[in-house]
Amino acid sequence: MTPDNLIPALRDIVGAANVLTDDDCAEYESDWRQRVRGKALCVVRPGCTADVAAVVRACAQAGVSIVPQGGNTGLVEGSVPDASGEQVIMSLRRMQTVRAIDAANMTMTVDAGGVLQSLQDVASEAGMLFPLSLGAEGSCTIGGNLATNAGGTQVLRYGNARELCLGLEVVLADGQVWENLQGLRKDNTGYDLRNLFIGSEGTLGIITAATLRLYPQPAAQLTAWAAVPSLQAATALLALSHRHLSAALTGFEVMSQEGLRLVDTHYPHLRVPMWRETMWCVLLEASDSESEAHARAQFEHLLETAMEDGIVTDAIIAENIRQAHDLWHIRESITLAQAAEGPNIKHDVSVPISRIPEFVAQTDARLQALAPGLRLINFGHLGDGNLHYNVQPPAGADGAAFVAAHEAAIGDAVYQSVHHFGGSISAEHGIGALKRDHLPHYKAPVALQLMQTIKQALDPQCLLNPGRVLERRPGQMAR
Ligand code: FAD
Ligand code: 2HG
Ligand code: ZN
Repeated sequence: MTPDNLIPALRDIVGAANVLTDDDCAEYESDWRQRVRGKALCVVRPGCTADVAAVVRACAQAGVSIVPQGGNTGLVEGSVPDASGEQVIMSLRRMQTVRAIDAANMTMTVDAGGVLQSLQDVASEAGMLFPLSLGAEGSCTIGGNLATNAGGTQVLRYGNARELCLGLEVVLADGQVWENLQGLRKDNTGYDLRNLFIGSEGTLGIITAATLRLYPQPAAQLTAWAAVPSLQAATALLALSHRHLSAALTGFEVMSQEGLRLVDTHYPHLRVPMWRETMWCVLLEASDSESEAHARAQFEHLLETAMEDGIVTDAIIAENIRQAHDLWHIRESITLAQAAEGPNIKHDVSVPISRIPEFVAQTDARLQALAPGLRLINFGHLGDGNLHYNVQPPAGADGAAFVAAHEAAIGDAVYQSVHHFGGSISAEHGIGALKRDHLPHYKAPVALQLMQTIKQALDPQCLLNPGRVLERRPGQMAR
């Protein structure tokens, strides 16, 4: 097999209609943020695990590398090819089968291309909850969620995608299939292979199916929106919420005034509450196993106490599901409002929660000194210590020119500060290509060496998503 006869071989495997070339590849070749546009040899769309394995074997024989792709909503430039025109994009989106729901085991086993929202619906129709939830849930896939170890808005109660997965089926770089879908909660038979693939961003294997943990549906879910005078007050409210609500606290998001201003500017019909009067707003969610009345009483008590303590200045509790949905919609629109405003710089970071106020104060000052007038669009999953510490160019500036001139220096300043405060330069979005060259500065050399050793052992030809997460090493073969 050579690269020249790879396309006919792929057509034999998946059918001609599922091998796209030339202009038909366009929607797969650029990332959600439209920051990068690559050029693929072709897009191949397998329909089952056997197809995936056969495609991988054909690509391995031809020495052609593969970029796995799910919903293509990733934010770190990991799901699109380089500009060479020599890589194959493997889109898993056709693989949507729900293989099994095991109510007694509280699991479901699904193909990797299942869209997250439809899997939430499947769980709900079975009377259970699949709690992974993020703004891109209408188009991201469970394979992509696991490949990135996605976080989202329910992590403080249910954990990241990793914690929600009991087993995987993975096609390895040589086309073998590793299957581990039994749904076991305990299995101490050696190295944890599942967790090696989760978060590996398509560089170690192609996830074709997963067995996922399900939870009981809460009897009631309530959402509140609170104005807080400072980030110190927001972290104090978080601690108070943990004490009052315990395991019922399922969401705790923080949003800066600048972030909400952008939502108000671009989507005024969303009627953002309270943002003009306060520097920070918090969105809280409680999931109660008793009743709505119980949840409401607990929430009211929490917010009254917070007001007495001076850590909340104003608050509303959603009256119904519609209102709750509207409040969440505002929070999830910040990313879209940033895109509507123009080019921007993203930093998805985590810092110990106790250090967040100091981290933000110091880093804000540092960035304003670097590029006076820049707008800090700071929001995120405060309950997990995860901030989307994003930057929008100064109002009226040429956004593209600002990003080109300042992105590197701003990124260095933010990541140095994150490092100083004992944090991580990627909390939930991953490394991809965007942060690959930053990683060696902040990850221990021993850890990087272990990662390279694992990559070399599992993918010696460097066939799977080369140059993502880790730099390609000289001598690694596939194009
Ligand atoms: P893709 O973007 O297609 O791929 C992501 C990475 O996974 C790539 O490296 C790709 O090669 C690899 N990959 C994809 N499928 C497979 C597979 N089957 N096997 C092996 N590798 C694979 N992320 C969060 O964590 N939390 C959030 O709250 C959040 N909110 C978002 C909101 C918006 C509006 C947007 C646009 C994105 C958001 N994201 C968030 C980022 C993104 O949605 C997640 O990273 C998501 O998990 C990606 O899933 P995907 O199917 O789109 O994967
Ligand atoms: C979110 O939490 C996502 O909304 C996207 O992780 C964050 O736009 C971003 O930077
Ligand atoms: Zn997020």
